[in-house]
Amino acid sequence: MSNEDDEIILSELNDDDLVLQMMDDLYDGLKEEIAEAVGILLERGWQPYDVLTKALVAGMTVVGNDFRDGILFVPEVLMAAGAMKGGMAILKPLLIETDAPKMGKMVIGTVKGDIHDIGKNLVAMMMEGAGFEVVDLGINNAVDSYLEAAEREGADIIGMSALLTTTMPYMKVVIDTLKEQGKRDDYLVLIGGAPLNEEFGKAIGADAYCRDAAVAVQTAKDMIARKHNLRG
Ligand code: B1M
Repeated sequence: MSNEDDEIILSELNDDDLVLQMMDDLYDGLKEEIAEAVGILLERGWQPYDVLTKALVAGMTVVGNDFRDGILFVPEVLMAAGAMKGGMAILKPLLIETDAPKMGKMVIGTVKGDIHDIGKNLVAMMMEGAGFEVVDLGINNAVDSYLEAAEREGADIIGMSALLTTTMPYMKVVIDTLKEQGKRDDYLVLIGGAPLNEEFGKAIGADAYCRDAAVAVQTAKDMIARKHNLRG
């Protein structure tokens, strides 16, 4: 059989098969195919958030499992991450309602020693979509980076992301430094990342642990509203 006979026409697949194909393509780091499939689902009336979570994030979970199990290695995972970012770039403008009322300002970054940024980017994107101003500090942020940015930007929220068990303790360093400088009450501190949980959030003194981007948005909205009510 020739390659041509094997070629999959994405637009001819039904939604379920297309999502499965996207998970395969993400696994194989096929950026163009991911971009095409994202476009097809949107044309079929899918909500951008569903494309993001049901296809891209779900696909990345499979990549993560095989990375953990030693089936995939860093170069392959980087390719998958590149394909995921390509899909996210298409969805970003659709997730951002330009006329949403401004809710508050957040600085967000991945902590020192950690270069994972897909989840952090997703949170930033969804927060912008919900009407927050977001200043993205990127990866590998030391305590000064968070504190200087939060002060400079007049932020309401400091968001921190960590994907490694070895880097998550650094979040406590940032919170402890805020306390030492008498600035802890100036900001809401929201944290997230795959290895974290609620208990860890409480133990280090964060205002909230956010399981995913949607929870981050809801938590930020609720907490900002409560803060404004308290100020009366
Ligand atoms: Co890394 N990696 N990685 N990696 N990597 C993990 C995290 C790992 C769990 C894989 C595994 O073993 N299964 C494992 C950590 C194990 C551990 O600590 N217990 C791991 C490892 C070991 C490593 C290296 C050490 C590998 C090595 O070099 N030997 C190395 C470390 C580099 C470093 O940071 N110093 C490394 C490198 C990499 C790549 C560079 C190849 C690449 C990153 C590319 C990039 O980000 N640009 C990579 C990737 C892609 C992953 C996995 C496969 C996927 C992460 C991801 O993007 N998920 C990951 C496996 C996994 O998590 N299952 C893995 C999709 C994303 C949408 O989810 O980031 O969880 P997530 O974000 C969610 C929520 O957590 C939450 O909302 C997001 C959206 O819903 N959230 C927040 C996240 N941040 C938030 C902040 C908030 C709120 C919510 O603030 C308010």
